[in-house]
Amino acid sequence: MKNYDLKQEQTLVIVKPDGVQRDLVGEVIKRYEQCGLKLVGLKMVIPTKDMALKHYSIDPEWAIKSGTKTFESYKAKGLPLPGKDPVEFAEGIRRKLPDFMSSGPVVSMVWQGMGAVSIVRKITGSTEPLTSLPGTIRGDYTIDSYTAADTDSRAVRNIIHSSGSVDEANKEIAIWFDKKEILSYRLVSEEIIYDVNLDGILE
Ligand code: IDP
Ligand code: MG
Repeated sequence: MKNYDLKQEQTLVIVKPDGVQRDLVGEVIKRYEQCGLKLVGLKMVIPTKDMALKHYSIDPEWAIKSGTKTFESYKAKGLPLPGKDPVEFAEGIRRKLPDFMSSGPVVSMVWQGMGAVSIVRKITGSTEPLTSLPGTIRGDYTIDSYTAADTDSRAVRNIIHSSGSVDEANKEIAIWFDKKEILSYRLVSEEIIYDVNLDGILE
């Protein structure tokens, strides 16, 4: 595609400690790779609690959005709400996330391509595995729920983190990767996805 800058969009994916322990690293890489996105950064780290807290503090609206999503899910199931105020409830979750994220190694990745943020969110699935659609990573590979996690006062174990917006992605990538760790290179397959002319195939 001529002058098509959107193919440069990047997003952060983290295989969380539960995903590594469940032997799912290869499977999740395969899914993002096979959809046509390009892997431009990859490493295994044991996050510090500070890194995890920084990561989940990037979006000033996070507690409102996440708490509201949880409360809506309880309402949709006809369950009593887990607290009085969604923001206060989400702030409690934010305090638990560093324990979860620093409990073992994670695999952090930067994926690049047209609409990378949205494409990765689609393949990842919605936050609560109980209601994530089959065919998504969270829907296919795990069974956790808000009620199970909230009863045990812990974060939902849902295998993957993926950025929620382009702005969030850029800020998150800066936490997990140095600029020099993100590679710039061409893939042969990009010609089929983006090029205007398909004139290099036939001999
Ligand atoms: P996302 O990971 O799908 O973007 P967010 O709302 O940003 O979802 O929440 C970040 C993470 O916090 C989730 O992936 C999950 O691990 C945890 N989490 C979110 N809401 C709850 C909750 O209501 N109870 C327990 N853990 C939660
Ligand atoms: Mg999020």
